[in-house]
Amino acid sequence: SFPPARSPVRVLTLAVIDMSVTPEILSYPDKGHQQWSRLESVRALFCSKYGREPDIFVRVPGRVNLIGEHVDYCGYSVCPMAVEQNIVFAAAITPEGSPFLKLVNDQAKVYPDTTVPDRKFEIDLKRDGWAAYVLCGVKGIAEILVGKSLVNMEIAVSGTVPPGSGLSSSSALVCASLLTTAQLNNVKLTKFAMAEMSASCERFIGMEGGGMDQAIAFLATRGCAKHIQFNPVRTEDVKLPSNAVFVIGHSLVTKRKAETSEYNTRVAECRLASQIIAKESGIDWEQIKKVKDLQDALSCNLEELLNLVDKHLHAGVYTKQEVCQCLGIGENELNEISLSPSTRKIKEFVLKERVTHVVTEASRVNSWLMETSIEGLGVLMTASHNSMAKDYDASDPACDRLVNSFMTAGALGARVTGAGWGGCVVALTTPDRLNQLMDHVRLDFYAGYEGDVGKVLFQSEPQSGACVIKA
Ligand code: ADP
Ligand code: NG1
Ligand code: MG
Repeated sequence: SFPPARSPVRVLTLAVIDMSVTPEILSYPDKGHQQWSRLESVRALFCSKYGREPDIFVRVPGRVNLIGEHVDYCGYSVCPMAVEQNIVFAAAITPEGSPFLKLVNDQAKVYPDTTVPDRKFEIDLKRDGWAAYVLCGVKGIAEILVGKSLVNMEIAVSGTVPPGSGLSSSSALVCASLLTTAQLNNVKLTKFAMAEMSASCERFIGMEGGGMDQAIAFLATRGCAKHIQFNPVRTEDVKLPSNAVFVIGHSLVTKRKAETSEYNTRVAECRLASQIIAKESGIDWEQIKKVKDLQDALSCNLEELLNLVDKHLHAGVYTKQEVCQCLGIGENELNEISLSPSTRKIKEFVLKERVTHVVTEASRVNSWLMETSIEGLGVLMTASHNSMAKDYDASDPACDRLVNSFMTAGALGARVTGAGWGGCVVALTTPDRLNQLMDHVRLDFYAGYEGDVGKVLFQSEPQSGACVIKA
């Protein structure tokens, strides 16, 4: 249901943002600093593989989205924060005549060594695996270097963001690659430019993402979550109640989004739903690409938009043929105007439920930013989960069980985070309840888990964004 309007007491502070800021360049940490041993081990990998010292290090965090799920590609704002888990690159320029790009990973069994012989590469996820994400970032910089070619690079990669888990390991990797390539090629770009560029170039993988992950990767600041708006990317600091504590739990189910079809199917369903409502409302529907385009064209609020969803769409499945009838076009035109190469083969779409999630979720983000009570924040997070599970069909039985485990343990709210279909759940609690909550979930959801529970159930505090570290 539509969240009620709340008293307009903002928890949002407008940060003064300097749009000209480039990513931070840090000195190498002293021995004993918490980052030191990690960097030393990436350095050791680099030196052992390439027989030389790296020129630079780059570090990019993963993120947890607190609320605003599957709305970024619809044009609506989101509230993520950067997490401690990150991707670190050690990198160096190599002389002319060397292969264009060499990659090694500290998990070589899962992510094998890769050599890309020359600059004229194609990105093919099936063929290149993890290296395809790195190539996305490289291609992003190659495209803006006019009349100049990229230097040859050797890179060693280490990642602690659990992959396929909704904490955005993929974007941390793409952003680290873009920043490394920019730095080694002496290309100066602002954090905002890098956020936008990485969002575009991660699409070379084939996922039609919205830009949240790359924006928080570059624009995060230590100690606060961010409210991120799009087109163009803008951020504001979100000031949360001082007793808000976020706990992340992994459902133990992973989902590799670029290798599966659900994500892009949702992007297509939201677009088709918007176009049908636009047509029914007598506006130029071909111009409408996102739900937010529809709202802007209609100059209506989210509640009015939801009424139009109810009026013009039916529940359940639409065949492709029915969508064509609704829009008054043939299948070829639909493919051309509304669908992408990866979504043209889909034969059935769910429209009303999907766009209902998007509109109510966009509204929950607004309510969350206005909410002053920590209990109210929790209620909105759980409502977000229910909408993800029911209307968006983007949860998983394991995620639902983990949400229930957190709620039974006394969490104020809990929800699947990131794209979903597995991955992580984020729960809201307070310092006085934290230990009891962790104990309960450890004994309940993770009973019988044989790995290190500390790696799959942990508290999370907002970290800073992407940076370069001098070697
Ligand atoms: P998420 O972004 O939620 O973690 P995705 O399915 O979008 O999940 O991306 C996961 C993919 O990112 C992995 O299949 C792998 O190709 C790549 N990846 C993640 N972490 C690493 C890493 N440490 N090293 C190499 N590749 C990685
Ligand atoms: P994850 O779960 O990290 O793959 C994806 C998208 C986001 C956003 C969320 C759902 C990419 C790179 N990431 O994140 O843009 O749509 O799902 O809110 O496409
Ligand atoms: Mg991802």
